[in-house]
Amino acid sequence: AMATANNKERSFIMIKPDGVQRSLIADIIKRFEQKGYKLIGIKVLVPAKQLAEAHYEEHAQRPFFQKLVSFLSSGAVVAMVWEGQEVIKFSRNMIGATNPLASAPGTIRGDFGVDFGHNVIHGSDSLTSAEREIALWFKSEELAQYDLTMQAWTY
Ligand code: RTP
Ligand code: MG
Repeated sequence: AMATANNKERSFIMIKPDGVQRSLIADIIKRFEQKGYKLIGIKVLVPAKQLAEAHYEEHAQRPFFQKLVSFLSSGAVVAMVWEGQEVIKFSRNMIGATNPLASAPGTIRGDFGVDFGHNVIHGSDSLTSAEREIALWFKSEELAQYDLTMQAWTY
C-alpha cells in the first residue's frame, strides 16, 4: 500500500433482519474478510425502534420511513465496523444498488436480494455517514485495534 493511503478508513455495515433470517451472515462476512478488510467491531442485537429511527434519520420525512424502521427493528441484525482503504466506497460496490433487481450479479444484493424493502444489508454511503453511524451503534471501547500482519506462529 502507498504510504499516503488511508488504511484506517471505517464503514458501518449491517446485516438486516432478512439477511439474518436467511442465514446469510457467514457468506457476507466472508466477502469482506476475503477482500482484505479488517473486522474491528461486531454484535448481534434487535434494534430498538428509537435506534432504527436514528439510524435512518435522513429519511424521516419520506413516506416509507415508518415501514423502514419497523422492519429494521423487527428482528436481529448484525452490526459491524469494517476497516481498510476505500472501505466506504468499495463496500457500497460490494453491496450493490438499493433495488436488488437492479443490482449486478456478484454484489450482495444482486446475488441474494429480491425485495426493495428487504435488501439484506446496509452500508454507510459517505465518510460523514460512517462516522455518525459508527458512533450511534458502537461505543469506542467496542472497537478493537489490532494488526493483521504475519506473526511468528503463521507460515
Ligand atoms: P441502506 O441505507 O439501507 O444501506 O440502503 P441504500 O443506501 O441503498 O438506500 P437509501 O436511499 O439509503 O434507503 C434506505 C432504505 O430505505 C428503503 N427505501 N424504500 N421509495 C421507497 O420505497 C424506498 N426508498 C428507499 C430501502 O429498503 C433502502 O435500503
Ligand atoms: Mg442509505
